[in-house]
Amino acid sequence: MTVYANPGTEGAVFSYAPRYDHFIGGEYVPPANGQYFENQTPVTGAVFTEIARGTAADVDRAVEAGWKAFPAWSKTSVAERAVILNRIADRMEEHLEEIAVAESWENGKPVRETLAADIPLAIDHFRYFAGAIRAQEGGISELDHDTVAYHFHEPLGVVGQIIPWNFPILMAVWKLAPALAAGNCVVLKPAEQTPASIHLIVDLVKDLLPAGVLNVVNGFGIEAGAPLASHPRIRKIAFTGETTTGRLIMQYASENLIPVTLELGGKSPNVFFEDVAREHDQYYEKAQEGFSMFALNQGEVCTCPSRALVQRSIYDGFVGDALTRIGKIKQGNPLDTDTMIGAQASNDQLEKILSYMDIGKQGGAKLLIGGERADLGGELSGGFYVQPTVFEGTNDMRIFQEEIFGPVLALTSFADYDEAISIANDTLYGLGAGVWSREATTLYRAGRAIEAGRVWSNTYHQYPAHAAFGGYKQSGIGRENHKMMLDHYQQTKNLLVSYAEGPM
Ligand code: TXE
Repeated sequence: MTVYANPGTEGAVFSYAPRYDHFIGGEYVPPANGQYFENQTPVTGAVFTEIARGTAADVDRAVEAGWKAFPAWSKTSVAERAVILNRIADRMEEHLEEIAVAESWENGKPVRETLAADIPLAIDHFRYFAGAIRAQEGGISELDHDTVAYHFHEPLGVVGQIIPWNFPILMAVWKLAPALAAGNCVVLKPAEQTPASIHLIVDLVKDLLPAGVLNVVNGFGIEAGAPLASHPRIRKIAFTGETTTGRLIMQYASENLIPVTLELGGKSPNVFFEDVAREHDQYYEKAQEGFSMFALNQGEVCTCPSRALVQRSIYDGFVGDALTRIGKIKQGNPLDTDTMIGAQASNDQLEKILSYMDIGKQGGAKLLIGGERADLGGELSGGFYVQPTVFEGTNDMRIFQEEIFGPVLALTSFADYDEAISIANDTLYGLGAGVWSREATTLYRAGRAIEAGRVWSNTYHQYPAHAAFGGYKQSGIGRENHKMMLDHYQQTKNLLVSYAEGPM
């Protein structure tokens, strides 16, 4: 077990700067209005740095810097761009520990996850798109013997990217890697709750990218995000966040008729068929683990399996075993490598979760475990901790229909396959789902029947770079990950050429 020291204290692997400006045109630039806001750690509630408070003037400047860099960057050979992405990945890998601690300190998530998953996945993402862009080919159609249509992939130009706070670095890299690989320049706005760890990455890799290729404007949604999404000179906006904000982003984008990709909310069903409990073997243990995945990342995951559906014939035994397991989840200091569940990312999020616990209780759901704020004592008393919580109820309740974004599970039962699918699809959302069965046919049929962009079968919460990720229904538009992502950052140039010497 290792307990990392708080950043900036004795023995810490790194310290944050006391203040972070915007990063525009290859340099740190103070905000046009001179204002800063405080950044608080959810681990203890302490303020640890301050951040430039961006406005439209800063966004203008960043977009300008992006266009200045675009002609050269877009013409850089794919081989060269791939080398740069690989160097970024190498640099991040060399600093894995400090990035992981930074991410945990700023977001509240356990360091054992940032060390083993968040940051390694981000590193791999750069490597994947370095490879994908090298392997991409255009196409030629022969129209007749002397006439051909060439199809080239061309970058869009300067693109905007708006990032959430639940996986600050990974969500930024999901958007950055394909955009940069494809030859675009970027203006990125981190979430106001978690901008500092993104600046740590910028600081580490800034010498590897030409000035203006990557620009970061900090600030709040309305003050900095809206001017970015509605800027007449950006050619695309990519967003991850709440579904209601996603609607606004589409409205802004419609003014300039630019494409959007949206990764929005979810209320993902996790379905356990009766054959799961046929034996109490290794597979059963795996399914039990799958059930407790709602608490991973404190439930702050858009694909959080926040609705569990268990077949009635195995309900009591399976749920009983699961509750025993949930009671053993170790909650504690996110910088302790033994900790399995840390702090919620912000006080606002903590309040939202606590209010949904009241909604659950008042709405007639039965509380099976948890249900309170967790007071971990000492310096953690000021942090934002919530007990892993399970409510039993029915799918029409608000806690089954609305995204809570916390370690709160809404649990119900079903009689048979048809009822399972009907409950699973009774939601506005369609981002993720889990299906658990020993029968390949059940997995296949349920996987195809559930209206979600990603259905995990006999697993959950895996996010490899080469599997497409995105939402059905109100969970989003477009995909992230996978080489198909390049399509969202490129446009097709068709060059139709006649080599004939005679008349047309
Ligand atoms: O999200 P917002 P919030 C869900 C989750 C959470 C809820 C609220 O349920 O409890 O959303 O979180 C920027 N124009 N998810 O309020 O507001 C904002 O600055 C342009 C799900 O933080 O959507 C931040 O950078 N930008 C989710 C980003 O949008 C705007 C991840 C996300 O903030 C803007 C996060 C505007 N008008 C929250 N308003 C997921 N799907 O993973 C805000 N922003």
